[in-house]
Amino acid sequence: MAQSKQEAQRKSKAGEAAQAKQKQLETFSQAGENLLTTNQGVVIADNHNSLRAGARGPTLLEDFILREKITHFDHERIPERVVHARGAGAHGFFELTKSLVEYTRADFLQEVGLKTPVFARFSTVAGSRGSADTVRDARGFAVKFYTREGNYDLVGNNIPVFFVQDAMKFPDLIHAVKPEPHHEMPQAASAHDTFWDFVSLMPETTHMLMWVMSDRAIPRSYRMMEGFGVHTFRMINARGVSHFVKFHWKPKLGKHALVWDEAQKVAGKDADFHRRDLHEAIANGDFPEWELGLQLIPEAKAESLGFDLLDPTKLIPEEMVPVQIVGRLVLNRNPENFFAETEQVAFHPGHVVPGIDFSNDPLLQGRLFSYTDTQLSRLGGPNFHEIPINRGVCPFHNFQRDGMHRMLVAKGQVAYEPNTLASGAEFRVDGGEQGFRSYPQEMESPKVRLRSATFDDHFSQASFFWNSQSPSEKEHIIAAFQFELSKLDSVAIRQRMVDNLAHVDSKLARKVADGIGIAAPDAKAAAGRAGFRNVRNKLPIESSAALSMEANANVPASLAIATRKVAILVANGVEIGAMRAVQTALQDAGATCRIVADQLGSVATSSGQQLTVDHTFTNMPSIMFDAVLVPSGAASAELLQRNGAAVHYVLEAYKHCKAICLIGEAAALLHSVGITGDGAGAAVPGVVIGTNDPAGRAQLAQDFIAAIARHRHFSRPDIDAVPA
Ligand code: HDD
Repeated sequence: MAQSKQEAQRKSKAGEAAQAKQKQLETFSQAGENLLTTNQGVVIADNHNSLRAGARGPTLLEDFILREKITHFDHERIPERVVHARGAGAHGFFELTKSLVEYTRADFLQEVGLKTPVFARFSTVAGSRGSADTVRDARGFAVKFYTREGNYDLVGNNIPVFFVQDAMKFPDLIHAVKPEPHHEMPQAASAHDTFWDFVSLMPETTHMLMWVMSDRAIPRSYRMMEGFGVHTFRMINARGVSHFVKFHWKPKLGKHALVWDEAQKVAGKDADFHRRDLHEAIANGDFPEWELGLQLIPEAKAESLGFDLLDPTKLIPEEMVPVQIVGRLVLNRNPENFFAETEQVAFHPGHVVPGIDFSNDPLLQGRLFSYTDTQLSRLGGPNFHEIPINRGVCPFHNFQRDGMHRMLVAKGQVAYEPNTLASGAEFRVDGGEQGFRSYPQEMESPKVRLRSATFDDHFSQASFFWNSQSPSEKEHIIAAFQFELSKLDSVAIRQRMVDNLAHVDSKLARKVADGIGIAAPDAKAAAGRAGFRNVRNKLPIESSAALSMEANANVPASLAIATRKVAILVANGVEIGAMRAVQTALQDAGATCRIVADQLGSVATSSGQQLTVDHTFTNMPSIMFDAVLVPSGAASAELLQRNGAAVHYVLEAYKHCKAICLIGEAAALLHSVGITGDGAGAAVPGVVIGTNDPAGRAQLAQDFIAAIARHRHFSRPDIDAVPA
């Protein structure tokens, strides 16, 4: 009994902790009112007319209301982030499901059930603030935990490795990928000469290039991508014992991607595709969720991995060190104001709490300088920790003073330590048990500008990633390299890159070379170039199933098609019997269905009812949906077949390998353009054909759900022949 009371108290404490950030933000928030005032609080009588010398005369300088309004407007913009400028964020909580007391003393990782408020921001890397969401790029995955011991930021990406090994090369990398400086093109794209010039001269980039050319770089949704802390960090327990740790976020909805043609089209039709998807999911109560997984490595074991844990171009295969699930991240609240929260949030890998510490990864070490530094110009001074979204939920106190935009009114005579004047007694800092103490790693080495020889293996993990991909994933990687390299003016850079790829896999290199107008790959030429290190360490395994998205396409049945979007194409005369049955089953399984037609308004069903239309073929094309359903009806099928936009709709969904359900006469939509399976009557993968017959409706719905759950059907035979 006593125990359950204690449990209840702990739970309510945990619940309170989760609310702490929201409560704090509310004290800073402002609702719209009917009254307008100046910033000084003076009520404005007329918000339409400036003060003039006569109704047709010049405006008077005296007009403090106009001056204040225009001045504020003139200064509304702040510099965008130098990288990761384009992003979207959300509030939520992190709940611990497995105590980490054995590994770390961090307070928020001790007590199972404790909920810590978080703010997460997802982003692309290269594009400007207004660029499109679905470009080919790594995605940022940054989470700020507002813990009771201060803010902890896990500032990662959706790819577990990075391009370069040393922060010294980060500005070069970013200058190479950003729009070229002479004409500022192209926006948010790596398919240009400077990027490939740089990476082809830096073989250490090869492993991450493989990821960026894979479908990982075009996620279907932020909600359906993994996150990684990338670097090796440390966890230190109360006894001072350290473990190395790699962080993983595993999405509950599985990891899924768009296809490249679709991603490019979406960028034009809805540049906000990922931002909208995140916002809508949260607004609908479909809260995105990830599991937090850890790979924990005892210090003593680090040496035996066969590669250097400090090298950020390497991952630890899950088969070698399993990922332990220790918690869950749930995003359940959209920001109230994009600028105040998502734009002003300031992440920093150096925001750690006692029990979490850094490794000597030279990329991480450089980051520890960069993030505060960049906020100084982006957020206008050293007090950005006082901006509401950045405030911790625990008290803070120190003797840092003044500076731009200081909000805190520090009381008293004393702003130094040690002192006696503050309280009359001597005050000297002693954080005691609570204090952050850096892990006392032994160090005795000369000061050198030198990279460890253990960082020299640039290709074996790139090959490992390649070997882990399914045949269609390999095809996509080849096509992505071809696309990117075909955009280059310089033939020499194309050749250099393909020569490098020969060290990943000879077939990959040859296939990329085919069709981009260069000579056969020359592995020897690559090996002879400056900066090339011919070192290959052997991993104990050849491939990892965890690295293939296709191998992991199915998610638990309860979430199989949750939040997926299905377009139902209709025209006058549509039969809605089987359609309704399938629609209900889809919705019961958590999908959203939308009626799409030639124009808005309604269509007449075969039984004379009016069916309200949600979207048109052009305002919500097939690329906005995960699957397409076309109901039966001789008249409606004929109308759709004569409508180019409707035929294109189905063909495009087909080409993008999406699930399609055709009922009755609607099957002609694909048959009439020659898509009939293998011609011997075999079904086309992911195309479900049924009739309006009530007896078959339940099965039809189940088959369609299974096809959508598979996400994409890359084994379709005749994709390239489809004109969409
Ligand atoms: Fe970085 C932003 C992730 C290397 C310098 N980085 C930024 C953001 C993410 C990452 C997710 C956006 C945070 C937000 O949403 O506000 N960065 C990474 C990862 C890296 C990495 C996973 C490698 C493993 N970054 C890296 C290096 C440097 C920087 C090596 C510099 C030496 N990154 C920055 C920055 C940014 C930034 C310039 C721009 C805006 C900001 O920090 O707040 O400081």
